[in-house]
Amino acid sequence: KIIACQLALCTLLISGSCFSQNPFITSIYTADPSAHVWADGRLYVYPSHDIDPARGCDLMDRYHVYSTDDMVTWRDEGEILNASQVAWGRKEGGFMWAPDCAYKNGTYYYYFPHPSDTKWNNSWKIGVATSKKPASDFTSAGYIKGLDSSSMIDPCVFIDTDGQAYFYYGGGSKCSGGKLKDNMIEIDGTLQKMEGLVDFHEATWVFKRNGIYYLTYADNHGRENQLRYATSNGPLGPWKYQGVFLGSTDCDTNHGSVVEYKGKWYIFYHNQQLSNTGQGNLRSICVDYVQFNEDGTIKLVEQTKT
Ligand code: FUB
Repeated sequence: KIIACQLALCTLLISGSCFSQNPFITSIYTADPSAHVWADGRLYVYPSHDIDPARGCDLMDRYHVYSTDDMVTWRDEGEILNASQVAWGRKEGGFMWAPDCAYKNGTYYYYFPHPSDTKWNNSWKIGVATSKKPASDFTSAGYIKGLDSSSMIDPCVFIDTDGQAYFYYGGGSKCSGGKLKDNMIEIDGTLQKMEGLVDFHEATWVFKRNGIYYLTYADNHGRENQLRYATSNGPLGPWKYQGVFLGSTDCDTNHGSVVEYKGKWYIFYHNQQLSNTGQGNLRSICVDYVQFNEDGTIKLVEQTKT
């Protein structure tokens, strides 16, 4: 299915700006976008899927994936996983929250937070599904063992330039990270608290630019939620807090990923402009440019709205 963003194409022709309108997916509600560029040259976005009626993230029971090769025309790659395919998941389904995806040695690993019990908030696990393709044929491969089930949301997997994979997760006030074994499903050693973050709440994302490691995350101030970041000279910190780089999106949550594609840097995030519910749990994914200062610090993002 091709989602043709005609208005964006007009913008492209008139202004020369190679960019979508925001939100750039309007066929279903989407949130928590994790963006990656894979070897086929396309940029893939792995979001969670908000479902009407908005009741507080409980109905979220499936995931779609989107891809592009020009940042204007987006392809809905279809549904890649739903709760009924996760044997260890809670029998009522739902609560499939912010995912991430990684690629190693010919396999794509899809990480998703999901509870295993009716009492959902005490039974979070980080599930893993695998496929040989980036957006289809994923099958459940279990979950990561040995994590803290009370705050086990928002997985992020970062693969360093030497090929070592790092796993991060956390919700509430603690963000933890550590190495993944080559099988990408087991933690290698122990996870450690990410030190130096100020006002951490959730939505960890790690990337590297010019030898600097960046950890971005959301704080917790209701509709004033912002994305903050810290930098380090290593993937596990200690982190130096650097401030806010994405202001409020007028939504009860904030969640983003930063990625380079075809020589430009982008921030993917969500707002609730499309649903305008006033609650922030019918969200839609957006994208804007990220700009860096000479010293590597990030300029405040200008949010494009329709
Ligand atoms: O989408 C469900 C949850 O809302 C995510 O896991 C959090 O990061 C917040 O965006």
